[in-house]
Amino acid sequence: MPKAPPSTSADCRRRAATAATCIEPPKPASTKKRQRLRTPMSTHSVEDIKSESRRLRGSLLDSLADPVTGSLRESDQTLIKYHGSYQQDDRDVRDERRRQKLEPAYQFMIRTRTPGGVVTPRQWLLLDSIATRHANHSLRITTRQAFQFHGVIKRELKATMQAINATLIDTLAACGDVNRNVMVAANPLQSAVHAQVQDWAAKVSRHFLPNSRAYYEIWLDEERVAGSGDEDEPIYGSTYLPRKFKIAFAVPPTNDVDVFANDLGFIAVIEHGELAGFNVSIGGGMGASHGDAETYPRVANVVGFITPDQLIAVATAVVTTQRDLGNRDVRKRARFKYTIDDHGLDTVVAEIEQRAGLSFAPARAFVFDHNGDRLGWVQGEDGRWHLTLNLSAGRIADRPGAPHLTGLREIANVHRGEFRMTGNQNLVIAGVPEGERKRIDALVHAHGLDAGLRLGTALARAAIACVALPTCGLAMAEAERYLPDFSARLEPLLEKHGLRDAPILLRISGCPNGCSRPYLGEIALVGKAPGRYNLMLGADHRGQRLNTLYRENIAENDILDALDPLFARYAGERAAGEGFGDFLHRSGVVALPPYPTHRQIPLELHA
Ligand code: SRM
Ligand code: SF4
Repeated sequence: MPKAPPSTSADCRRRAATAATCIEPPKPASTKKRQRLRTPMSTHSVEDIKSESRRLRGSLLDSLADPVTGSLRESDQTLIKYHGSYQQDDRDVRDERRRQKLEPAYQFMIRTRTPGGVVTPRQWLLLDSIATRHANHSLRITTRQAFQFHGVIKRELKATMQAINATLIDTLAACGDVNRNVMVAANPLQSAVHAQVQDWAAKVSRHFLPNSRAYYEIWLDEERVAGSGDEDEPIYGSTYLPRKFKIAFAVPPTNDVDVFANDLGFIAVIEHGELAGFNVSIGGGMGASHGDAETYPRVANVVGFITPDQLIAVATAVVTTQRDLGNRDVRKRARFKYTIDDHGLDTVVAEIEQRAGLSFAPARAFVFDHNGDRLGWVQGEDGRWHLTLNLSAGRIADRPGAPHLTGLREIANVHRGEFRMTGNQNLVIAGVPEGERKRIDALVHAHGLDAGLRLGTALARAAIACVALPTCGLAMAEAERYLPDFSARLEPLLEKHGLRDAPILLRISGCPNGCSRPYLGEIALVGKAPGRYNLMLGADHRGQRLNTLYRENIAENDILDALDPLFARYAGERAAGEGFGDFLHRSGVVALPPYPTHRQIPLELHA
């Protein structure tokens, strides 16, 4: 498939005679202006660091070899993200170490690139041993179907990266201003179409990998060859993308990937049991900053239908459009959603069509019925079974009475199918033959892995929470560690109103960046300060409507007081099958949020 050429100002002028849609990319900021936009701490803008990095090498080797500190040099802290790792410090001990005049307890998070979250039992066993040997004895399933290891110290980094790569999983481009882990509707073994969609996602993930050998030289001791540091980077160029970029594939009627929260989405269109193509959505994103109206979450727009053979050309056209038109001066406004809002949807769509050399066909009808996971056993078309387990916030560890890490190790020892991570932080033991179900069930039960299926409320079983404290440097409040407590506090309220089994969607994020996609929660807590949250209400449970701020900066008791009467009204006044968020809208408790470009997905597509 030919790659779309970079579109520069000169290209634009050349094409202007024929292409009415050509857009002049915004002029790069002068060095002086860029200096102003730098944070006081930084000596280099991110754009400078990228372009001077010799294709993501920087001085990472020197930083790693420095025995004096557990930290990397500042510019290398930016570059290591492209290798799938973040420098962090343990925030639980930050103040104490400051008092003791020690440097922060530096440690690294490592994130895998696992398109669609697929892992074999053998890989599982190796990842488990890495978590135990090099990290903090836990595996963390992320909201984008990847694994994160936390607590890896600098001198263990290289060995950990090598061990991960030895599993035939890599971490390349899991973070940074590039395309991130590609999400796919979980349970691809459920039907032949799911499996086809998974293949497309893997192709797209490979297509957008950076072309640099830096990763292999730094972590895997690949020998440097002539041209190393100067590789051709046909899609990204030397400054990569203005910001992170996210792609997801959904298979209706399930929107378990929250496709409209992604920069680029592909919604499978299945006709007569075959994959006819994809509806394309662009411009989704969750990140926002408190008190900054220039930033906001946004659900993507569905812009048309394509056939599978057009997919790579369209994806490349979208990514290069963002590369050339995205805002490189203000990182907070650099996501594709803002590029679309700044240039106009029609203009951006025309640019994509021009670059891809096609016109989108009208979008085809589709229906999403929910954006959660179906927990428990389901049977696939081929007769094999898939068990989706709910593990609180995706954290897999051995805890008293809940030896989940051990249990899954034992399952991996006997399981012959696959493991699949879901975008809702759940885990699918996939591809189990009928005759093996009993054995898996016994191991699940023996290690308390079924607690998340049996106990608590339906709300608790569907809830997700971002990592937040103690590792996330941006967290303003607890999330993952608060989820079990908050769910337990809600339980008596839900019980009181007969809503124990109501599938209300709760999401908690420790800050407004929105890593648990909180703005798509029917109820969401967004961290403001320790113990204090913005209470957001009213998303649907299909991932198509954003919620709205209901109460700002409140503590737990006020959150419960705010929810109690709303649960009472919902219990008494809801229509049959009506979701909590839909009820809050119908009854006028909340309205659509006031973001400048908030759009709902056009209703006619849901006929
Ligand atoms: Fe995220 C930054 C964790 C999914 C929006 N995210 C971070 C960092 C790396 C904090 C930082 O920059 O220092 C967090 C590391 C925490 C830690 O200790 O592990 C972090 N994000 C996560 C994960 C692990 C949350 C989870 O609980 O699972 C998810 C990893 C996904 C993956 O495997 O790739 C994760 N982050 C998301 C999502 C959800 C999604 O992609 O579906 C979003 C919202 C969607 C979006 O991108 O718009 C998200 N993360 C952000 C943002 C806001 C971006 C923006 O547009 O403003 C930041 C902050 C930033 O980039 O500056 C951020
Ligand atoms: Fe950290 Fe905020 Fe993301 Fe939570 S939402 S992981 S607190 S950046």
